[in-house]
Amino acid sequence: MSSSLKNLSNHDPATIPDGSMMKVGIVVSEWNEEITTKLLEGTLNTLKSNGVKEENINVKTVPGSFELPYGARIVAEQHSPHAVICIGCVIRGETSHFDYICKGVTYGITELNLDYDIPFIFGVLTTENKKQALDRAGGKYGNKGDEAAVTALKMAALRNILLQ
Ligand code: DLZ
Repeated sequence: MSSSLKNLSNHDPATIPDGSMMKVGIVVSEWNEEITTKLLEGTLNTLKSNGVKEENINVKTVPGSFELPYGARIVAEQHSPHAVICIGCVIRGETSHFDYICKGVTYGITELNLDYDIPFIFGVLTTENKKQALDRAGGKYGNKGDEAAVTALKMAALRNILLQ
């Protein structure tokens, strides 16, 4: 695989909106927990380093990535956040289950973005193997959790600008 791949943790700080007034919901999948814990860590660190207050971050867990859209809907309805970040990791196995879960979670999160007035962020790794996942969960390609946090702040700010 090319080493010119983007590092998921590299962002120009000047382009990241201040999160001090933002409420963020996070839904994290328990499946592939070793990876999703690292993704969650990256997400929380990046949100906090950009001003989001601990008390304005609400984290809920779901069993697997397939359940992320439902969990995200519940978080959106119960906590009224400015954005919801969905964190999961789907690793290809021997059967076609991988494809069905990837399609389900992608479609589900897309639907939420169209149906609700807040952004739902796709912090889901879909990889061929565990090594590729580790490389993107704080490894050589950075942390997808950082990327998800930055995207949440940008999309929440965009929504607020558009509503002004
Ligand atoms: C069943 C399953 C499999 C095989 N693989 C994964 C995976 O790699 N990543 C993930 O997040 N979840 C996986 N799951 C669980 C499904 O997402 C879901 O929780 C179950 O099918 C129950 O609906």
